[in-house]
Amino acid sequence: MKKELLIEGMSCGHCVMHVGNSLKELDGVEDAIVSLEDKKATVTLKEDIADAVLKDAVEDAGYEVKDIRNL
Ligand SMILES: [Cu+2]
Repeated sequence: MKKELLIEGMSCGHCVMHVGNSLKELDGVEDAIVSLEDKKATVTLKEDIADAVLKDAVEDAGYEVKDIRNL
């Protein structure tokens, strides 16, 4: 399954990498593709991960999660 996160606060390629890495290091995340232009991350999950866990990972990295939806 995939989820899409809308993220505020990313301003450059470093932010994109930072968000991507913070998501990819979670257990159960297979891949995370982050778009600076679209202000979003598309996360591929090997198992269902609670939205709150994804949100916390991004917010711990210093960015704000506006919304999460299932794709
Ligand atoms: Cu940046």
